Amino acid sequence: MKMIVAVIRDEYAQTLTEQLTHKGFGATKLASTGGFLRAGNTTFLIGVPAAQLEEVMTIIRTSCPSKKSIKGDLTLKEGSLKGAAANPAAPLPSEVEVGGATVFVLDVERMIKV
Ligand code: 2BA
Repeated sequence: MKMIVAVIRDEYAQTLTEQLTHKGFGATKLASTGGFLRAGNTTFLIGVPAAQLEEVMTIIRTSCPSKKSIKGDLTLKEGSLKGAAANPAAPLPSEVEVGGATVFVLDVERMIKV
């Protein structure tokens, strides 16, 4: 069994929930915040038999296309950049490419429902 931890953009959460539910996959949705942009995103926990991992990855890929995001508040971004402290003259990015999903796949020893 695998545990998929997928950090996605908020706007894709409903589509992903619908697609997973439609295909019979269980998921838990958590409200989360990106450490860099400090904007809200959504984290899915999806427990899945190893044999169905690629099926779920395909659902995530199609439900969460990559998109650009522009950060308006450079003050917050500056505070979050470690390099800025070491080199205040370094230019800050005004636009970053935010992926549709950042996915971690973990081995699950056991899944128990009591
Ligand atoms: P954020 O941390 O808000 O990052 C948003 C986007 O900002 C990132 O998109 C990346 O393009 C850019 N970025 C992040 N850190 C940066 C840095 N130090 N310098 C320059 N640009 C930086 P994604 O990579 O697609 O990540 C989207 C979200 O996925 C992240 O939101 C975070 O919530 C999560 N994430 C990404 N990598 C992670 C990791 N290694 N561990 C845990 N969560 C992660």
